[in-house]
Parts: sequence; C-alpha cells; structure tokens
Amino acid sequence: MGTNDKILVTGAGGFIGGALVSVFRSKGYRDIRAVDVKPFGEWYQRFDDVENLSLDLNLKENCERVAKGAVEIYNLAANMGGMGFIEHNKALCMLSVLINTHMLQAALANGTKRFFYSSSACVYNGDKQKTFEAPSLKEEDAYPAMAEDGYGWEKLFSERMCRHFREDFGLTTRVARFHNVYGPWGTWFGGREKAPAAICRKVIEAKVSGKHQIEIWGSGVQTRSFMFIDDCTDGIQKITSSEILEPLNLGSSEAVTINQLVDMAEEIAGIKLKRNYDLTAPKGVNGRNSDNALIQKYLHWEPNTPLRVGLEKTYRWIYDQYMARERGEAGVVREAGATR
Ligand code: GDC
Repeated sequence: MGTNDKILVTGAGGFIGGALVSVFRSKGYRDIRAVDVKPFGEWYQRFDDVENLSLDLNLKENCERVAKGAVEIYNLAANMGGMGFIEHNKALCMLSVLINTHMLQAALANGTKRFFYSSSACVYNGDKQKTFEAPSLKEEDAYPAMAEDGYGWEKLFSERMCRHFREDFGLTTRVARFHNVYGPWGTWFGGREKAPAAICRKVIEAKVSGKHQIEIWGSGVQTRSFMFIDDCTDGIQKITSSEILEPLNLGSSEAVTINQLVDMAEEIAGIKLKRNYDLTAPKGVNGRNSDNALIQKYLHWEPNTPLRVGLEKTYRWIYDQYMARERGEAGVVREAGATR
C-alpha cells in the first residue's frame, strides 16, 4: 500500500484505533479516514490532518459511506471494555456484530484490498482457562467453542464471518486476537478500563489521598498477560500485510498474577498498600496467557515490551491525567488526546 492510498480506521476515537491513526500519520500516510461513534470531544486522540467522522457504524449506510475509496480497512470499532463492562453488557457487546457485518459488506462492495479485524483472547474456550497457572492459549484452543459469554461469542462469530468473506467472496481478511492491551491514551476510569489502567489509577488515588489501601477484584492470583500499545499497533500492521490466513494471537507471553501487577504499580509509585480483595467483583477467567509459537513461526516476531517498562509509561500518563482532573482542568480527562 502506498502512502497516498486511503486507509480507513474504525473505532478511531478509542484507545487502539487512535493509536493506529497516530502511527499511520507518523509513517507518512496522507489519506487517513478516522471514524468513531463518539462525539469528537470524547475521542482519545484526534488529529487535524486526518478526515475525522463521527458516525454510527451499526448502520449499513454509514459503513458504505466510510468504506468508499478505502484501500485498506482496519476495523476496530466495537462496544467493549474490561471485565467490569463486558460482564454486565453482554447484549450490547454482541450487537457489535452489526458493525462487523456491515463493514465487511461495505468493504466487499468498495473493492477494498485488505480488511483487518480485531478479535480477542475472549474467544478462547473457558474450560482451558480454569487453572490459575497462566495457561498459554494456542490458536486452536478456540475450538470446541465455549467463548466468553456475550463479547467473546460475538468476536468468534465475526472472525468466522471474515474467514467466509475471504473464502466465498474473495475479500482479503486478516484477523488478530488481542490479549489485554494497555498503554497511554487508554481508558483509565469510568467502568470500561482494564486491570493495568485500573490498578494504576487506584494506586495513584491511594498515593494522592493518603489512604494507603487498594481494592482488588478477585483473589489477586488470577493470571493474565498484558500487551503494550506499541506492540499492538506493530502487530496489526505486520499481520495485515502478511499472507497469514488464520486468526493469530497478538499478545505478550509475559504472564503475571494480578498481585504481581499491583506489586509493579506500587513499586513505580514508591508506595505499599493494604490490599482488600473483592471476591464478588467481575473476575473473568482464572488464567490466560498468549502462546506465541505461531506468530513467531510466521513473523519471527512477537510483542516484547516488558510489562514493567510499559506499565511505567502508562502509570506516568495516568498520573498526569489524574492530576489535571484534580486541578479541575476542563476537558483534560476524556479529551486528553484530542488534537495534539
Ligand atoms: O478487566 P480485565 O483487565 O480483563 O481484568 C483482568 C483481571 O484483573 C480480572 O480477573 C479482574 O477481576 C482483575 N482485576 C482486579 N482489579 C480492577 O480494578 C481490577 N479493574 C479491572 N478491570 N480488573 C481488575 C479482557 C476483556 C477485554 C479483552 C481482553 C483480551 O478480559 O475484558 O475486553 O477482550 O480480555 O485479553 P480480562 O483480561 O479478564
């Protein structure tokens, strides 16, 4: 793809979509169309030299409009969030199937050359994630299917729709299964935030307030791997331009317990907190890690930012956002990334 070709990024007002637009700009792409349902003021990052559109992609006519002329489409639009959100919004999460269906149809009608779909580790069979020992999930572990209720089933269905659009209609589709992505410009409060941002925020709250306590959801021994945003945007580009047909894990293989995640955030903050475990809070699966054998085989690469390094950058960014909000600086919180 040339730097004059039109790229469409959907979900561009969100964390990963906004980061992807930022990367494409810095690589010299000059014809980027960025679309999100959120009003402009709520986009995490927004750039004046990009065609920004606030449109609801649940509607087919909007998908047709934004796909027009797009040589590549990166479909990151979805209703989603961390465990606190997806556990309580299963129907809403499943409705994202409208976006994916209409975007695939629009891409096909437009003659789009490549279509990237962002799937999730939530497609994996829950039975394989019952142990706390951070089971490494291979791509084949999505079947027999028993995905995360609501959100995971929609992702699995839409992955398959991508496959069949490729097989039956000849649309070049590429799919990555993201494992818990974190970093600056990500959601850090409001209910959709994931564990890394939530833990950073809670540690900052404790530090600033002088109340040296933290509430942790679950027992703290759940395991996860967390992928830094730069690895995610690198991986999206590598997978989209590759000839890999099957959905591929895009995640870090550095598994930690949630307690270890809290240890790191405390160390960055230079503080030790009393831990209170809320066993009634949304927990998701007990253990999950990304098996990276397949991505290594195909790309000789895998996400490799150490969690400690990425978390420090994330912590510092959230700290600045938090302090700006404390000072009552209007518009800094949700609109922190707007037009920079
Ligand atoms: O929300 P999440 O990061 O999503 O939670 C990870 C673990 O951290 C859970 O067991 C959760 O209970 C625990 N946790 C402890 N304290 C807190 O304050 C907190 N906030 C949050 N959010 N969690 C806390 C995610 C999905 C995503 C996406 C990725 C793919 O599941 O929510 O939409 O698909 O998976 O890997 P997680 O990792 O369970």
